[in-house]
Amino acid sequence: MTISTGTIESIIRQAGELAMQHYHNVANLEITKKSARDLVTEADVAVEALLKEKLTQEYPQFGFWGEETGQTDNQDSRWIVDPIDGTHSFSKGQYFWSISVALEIDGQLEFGAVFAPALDDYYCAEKGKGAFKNGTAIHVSKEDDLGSSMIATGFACLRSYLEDNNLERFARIAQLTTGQRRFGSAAMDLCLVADGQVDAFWEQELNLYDVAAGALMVQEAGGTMTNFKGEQGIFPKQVFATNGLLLPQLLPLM
Ligand code: 2AM
Ligand code: CA
Repeated sequence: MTISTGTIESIIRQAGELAMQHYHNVANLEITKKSARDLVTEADVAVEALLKEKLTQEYPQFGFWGEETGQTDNQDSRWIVDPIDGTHSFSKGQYFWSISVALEIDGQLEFGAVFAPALDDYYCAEKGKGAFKNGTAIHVSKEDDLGSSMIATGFACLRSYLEDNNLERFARIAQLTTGQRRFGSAAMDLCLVADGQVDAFWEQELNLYDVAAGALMVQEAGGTMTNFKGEQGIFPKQVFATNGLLLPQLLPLM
């Protein structure tokens, strides 16, 4: 594979600068609703436009799939991009949102980067080469006791039309752990598992662009990516990431 991780990082950091300009002017941000709980801002659109232009200019051999603009023709090898994951947090001026960029070739994730501009944290992973945060190798936690664990989840699915809205599962698991967090950006949540800041994360009803980069991060940091049945792989409708050690204890609770 012929990519330059330095070039990609530079493009993503330019996208981050653009996002930060909007973030610093959040009071005047133009927000539209795709549906009741699904926001899109002018920043999402502008950041995706920048990424699409620069990535396809640099790598014309790869197609592009972005949340805001959809899919180009060539999808056998493609960039999978969420320009802002955690738009709701972004639109409130909070810290936890990220730019998520993955490269998938013939169904295999080869590269993933998640950049959180408000925190200035840049996570990246290459298949078979490990995961890194700001240039330093990262690994999942060594926590093996559910009672001492810190878990994260999200409620993208907390919608009136879903029978399983995650509230019961959250209540069940939260009672058995020491700490629970709900950060609001699935891409970031997966990086936190990869970095050992949380021991596990799950969420339902996501899209591949929310989780592709973060999933590779978890795998390259030594964690597990499964669905709620424990089948290995990336299942955007049932995202379940763990440090591996807690998988047997958490799985029956899912
Ligand atoms: P977003 O900000 O890119 O939409 C919040 O728990 C997580 O759910 C975020 O990663 C958020 O990503 C995602 N999310 C929110 N609405 C969504 C939708 N309609 N489809 C898929 N993911 C969604
Ligand atoms: Ca988004």
